[in-house]
Amino acid sequence: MSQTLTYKILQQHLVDGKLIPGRPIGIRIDQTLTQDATGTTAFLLFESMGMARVRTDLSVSYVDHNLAQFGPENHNDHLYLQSIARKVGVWHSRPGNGICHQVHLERFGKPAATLLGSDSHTPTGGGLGMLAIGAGGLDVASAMGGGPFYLTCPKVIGVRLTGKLNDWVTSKDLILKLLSILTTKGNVGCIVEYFGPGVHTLSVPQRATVTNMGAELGVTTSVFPSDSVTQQFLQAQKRGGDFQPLAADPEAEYDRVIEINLSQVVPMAACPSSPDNIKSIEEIAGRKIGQVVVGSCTNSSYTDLMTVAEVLKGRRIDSAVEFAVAPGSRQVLQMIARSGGLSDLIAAGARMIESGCGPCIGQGFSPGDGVVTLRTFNRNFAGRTGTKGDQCYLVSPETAAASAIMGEITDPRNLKEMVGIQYPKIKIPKEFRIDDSMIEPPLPPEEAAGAKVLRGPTIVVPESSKPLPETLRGQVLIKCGDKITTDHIMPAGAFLKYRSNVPEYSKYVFNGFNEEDKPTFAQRGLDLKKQGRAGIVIAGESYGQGSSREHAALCPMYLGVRAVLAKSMERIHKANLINFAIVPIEFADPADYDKISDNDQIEIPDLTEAVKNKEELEIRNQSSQAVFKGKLNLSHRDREILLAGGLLNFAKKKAQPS
Ligand code: MIC
Ligand code: SF4
Repeated sequence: MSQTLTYKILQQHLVDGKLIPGRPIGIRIDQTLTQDATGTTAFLLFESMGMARVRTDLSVSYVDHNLAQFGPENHNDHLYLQSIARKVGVWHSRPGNGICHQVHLERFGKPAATLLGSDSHTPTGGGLGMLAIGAGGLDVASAMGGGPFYLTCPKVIGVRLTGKLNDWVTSKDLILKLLSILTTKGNVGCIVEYFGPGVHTLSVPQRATVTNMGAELGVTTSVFPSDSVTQQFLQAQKRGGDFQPLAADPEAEYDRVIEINLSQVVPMAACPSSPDNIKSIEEIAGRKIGQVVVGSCTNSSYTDLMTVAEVLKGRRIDSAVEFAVAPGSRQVLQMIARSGGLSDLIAAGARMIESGCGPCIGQGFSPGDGVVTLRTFNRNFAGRTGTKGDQCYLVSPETAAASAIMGEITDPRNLKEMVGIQYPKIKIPKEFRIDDSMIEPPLPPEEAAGAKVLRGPTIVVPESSKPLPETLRGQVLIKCGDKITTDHIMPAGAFLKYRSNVPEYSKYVFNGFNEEDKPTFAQRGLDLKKQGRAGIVIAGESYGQGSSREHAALCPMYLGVRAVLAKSMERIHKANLINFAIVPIEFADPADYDKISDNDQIEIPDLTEAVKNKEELEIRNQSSQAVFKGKLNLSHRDREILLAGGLLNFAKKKAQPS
């Protein structure tokens, strides 16, 4: 039978279940990646599982998020991650070496392999034809230990590309176009697969921009075929041996097909404050800007940065604009330095940031009040820049460079007419500069046993989750609306440094919703917990969009949250809730959302019984006397995990001889 490329990879890695869309399946994971902001917890949990060595083909631990080092927390994390990686058989990419997704693409990604990463932008690897999926740290820890990864067997959305991108139009504009079609909602359980004659016109970094930002669609992942373009990229990275061709069968059927003619794509922007608030640059051109930042795992490759450098060569950025550049990796930085691009950027007025996530996760460069900021990133959720009420637009590097020169949002296609700038055609180099000296290999097993793990005092082992109560009695701690992101639940930015200390980090759960002079979400949660009552979160559509950070489940768990009741939930966050024994419940009738208010007293009778084997449960609002139904959209394994009191307890139980 004809197969999609997605199903070919799934088939080769299937270890549990049947490839029927909508059914739960378990797949073997070849590679894992972790980054420092999720990695410390992932490794602490890996240790709690009693694992001595990883059992994957390759696991890499990156340090790229927490690089600012205000106070000892970040460096303590780096030292812990370096020492635990050596010991348990994991490669360690040191701080300064680059953003996990960019470095993984350059040095490790492989067509046809599976990659599980504790970061939602792990699908970047799909640009190389791998099935690369983001997950919570606990799921990645379990995969590092050789366990299968469980997911819903996906529907496959085929995106058929024809034509070729015009000058000044980029693959960022392509993914923004797709976001305008599919939006960030309603795509849970799908994988996007690209095919058609237009695929061949896109380079690997261009493809990776698309699969990276595909995360914003809420799909499981996105994947491109592996073809001669892939082969050339791997050869240029001196990894030609990792190549294997891969494509869907010609007759493969997709659940839905979207046709995009690349020659009709135009420069686009995601406007404040959602990646799917898409407008063409033409529509918003002329808006004055005060800041431009080029970087992030979406758009900081060698070609991206050289294009920006060429546009700016011999020019200066507008005096009203603050302009910053963060290269995606040390390889990119070294290459733009050697080719002269770095010098052109500096001469134009760029402020260079080290290779890492930086401003993308609110680590510096927060815009001033009312300042419009243009970024080549993938997310512009409200406040993510670190400024309340921020005005953040997501654009291509070409649009960013043009706008930085002109001081206002500018369609790069007009640059020639406006200031005589020709389109710089930057080609993928024949050879990338290979220097893996900042990627440390693990110790051989015989030396590893005695190796010391460095645990600074800011690294605190997280509290374990508890079994479910027979009947849940609790109170609504917050009622929020649609599209609540994990940035809303567990803000990063200034609080990111507390990632390895759950009691401390928990103080900031739903921080943006706290009101002055009133007890915070955290205080109210802990009060209820002391009384032996549960906290409950009420939400609208697409609860838990965005990142994979399991702290958005782990910290609420620490504060006593035992159930989330939402109209719908996103994949990674829902899995994280289950892993930490918080019951994800959907309104059987979304209209019942209106029957609950903040602070209402809620009872869910026979919760344990329902989790065992029922599709629905009863929810009693004791404050308003309303009684209605909630849906449990759970696999058999999800139910077992919840009943065991979370994934860690479940894994321990399974390891015990019965
Ligand atoms: C993000 O882009 O939001 C992050 C920061 O990379 C997160 C991971 C985290 O919160 O540490 C993600 O995308 O999963
Ligand atoms: Fe880092 Fe931003 Fe990419 Fe997340 S989206 S991995 S914060 S660069």
